[in-house]
Formats: sequence, C-alpha cells, structure tokens
Amino acid sequence: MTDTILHHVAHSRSFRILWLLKEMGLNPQIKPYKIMDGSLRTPEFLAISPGGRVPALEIDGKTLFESAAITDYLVESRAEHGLGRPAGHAERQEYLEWTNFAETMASRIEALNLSWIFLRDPAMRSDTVCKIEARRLAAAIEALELHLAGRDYILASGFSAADTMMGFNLISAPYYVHLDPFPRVQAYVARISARPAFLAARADDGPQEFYTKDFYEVDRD
Ligand SMILES: N[C@@H](CCC(=O)N[C@@H](CS)C(=O)NCC(=O)O)C(=O)O
Repeated sequence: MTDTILHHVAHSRSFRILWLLKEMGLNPQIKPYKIMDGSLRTPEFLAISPGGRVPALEIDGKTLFESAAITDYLVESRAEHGLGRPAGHAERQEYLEWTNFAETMASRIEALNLSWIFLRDPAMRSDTVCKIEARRLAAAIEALELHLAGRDYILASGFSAADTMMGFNLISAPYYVHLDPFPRVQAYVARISARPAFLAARADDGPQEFYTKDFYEVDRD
C-alpha cells in the first residue's frame, strides 16, 4: 500500500483533512509548507495542487486537492466510519449545505488573513475592508449559532465530516471575532476540541506562525 501524504500548512485548511484522517484512524505522513516562502509555487507542488493551495492529499495511488473534495473522497471511500451522508440519506441536504458553508466562512477568514497578516506593507491595509470582513465573519458565526440550537454537532444525528470542515474555521475565527455572544458556538468548540482525534491532529499540526496578536481589530470607527 502506498503512503498517505498530506501536503500541509500548520493552522490552515489542511487541518480539516488531518483531523478527518485521524477520526478514521489514519496517520498521514505530513509534508510541511509555508505560505510566504514560495514553497507552494514550485513546479513540483503545482503539479500536485494546480492552484498552489493546501490541502492536497496523496492516498490510494491518487492525488487530490480542495478540502471539500478530499473530504467527500475520504467519506465515500471509507464509508464504514459513517462520517459522510450519502445521496438519499435524510441528512444529505444539510450535510452538503454545511460542508460548503464552512468554505463560505473560511473565505472571510482568508480575506482577513490577507489584510492583517500577509500584506507585506500594513499601509496597504484598508480599515473599511477589515471592518466589513469581520462583520461578515460574525454573521456567518451567527448563522452557525442559530443552527446549533438543540444539537451537539452540525448534524442532529451526531459527528460528521461537516464538523471537520467547520472545525478549522473556529480555531482561526476568534482572532477576528469575539465568540462571547455565541454560547452555542463556544460549547461546540469545546466539544470538538475535546475529541481525541482533534487533539491528535493538533499535536501533529505544527505551531501556528501567522498570528502575533490575540485579536485583530481596527481601532478607529
Ligand atoms: N477551497 C480551497 C482553499 C485552499 C486554500 O486557499 N488554502 C490556503 C491555506 S488555508 C492556501 O493554501 N493558501 C496559499 C496561498 O494562498 O498562496 C480548499 O478548501 O482546499
């Protein structure tokens, strides 16, 4: 059997796949990259992930990119773990909505990361864009707060890959949005963070190197 290799940046969307693999009892070999050092733009890596993005996963003799696609591949090829919801399942629609909504939320974090962390010159940052994106991220978290009423996980029947897709967001979102007004989301974060597979994934994730402050906000109105 070929090795399972996860092309990974610590504290990034590739955590979704690391965590999902751990939930399935799989321990990938981790190939680490950094966002700013050019390692995601080499011809070798672009042959693996054409957009130069992580995650990418080598598994079963295939190479896959895009976290939602990798997630679907894993839950379908390893259906015995019950972490997906196949076509025809009563929760299929909700499963699709929330795995994709995780990416809607993540794109707000990506925009904030670009503004606060990855612009080489802070003078290029727009306070207006930062404020709008933080509000849009808060609105996405509010949607999750409402959805979690009466549930422990995103799907009423229990833990699924919709949670591994969403989980990464909630590690990063608190750098931009305070979670105090969202008690169900806070309880959800505590619940997912206590899962043994989540803890094992965090142990292998590597130290985050993006954030140098606990919270980023525009200090002028
Ligand atoms: N929709 C893609 C997004 C992948 C993505 O943008 N990953 C970020 C890390 S969270 C990345 O590789 N960024 C590198 C770059 O923008 O150069 C997915 O879910 O896999």
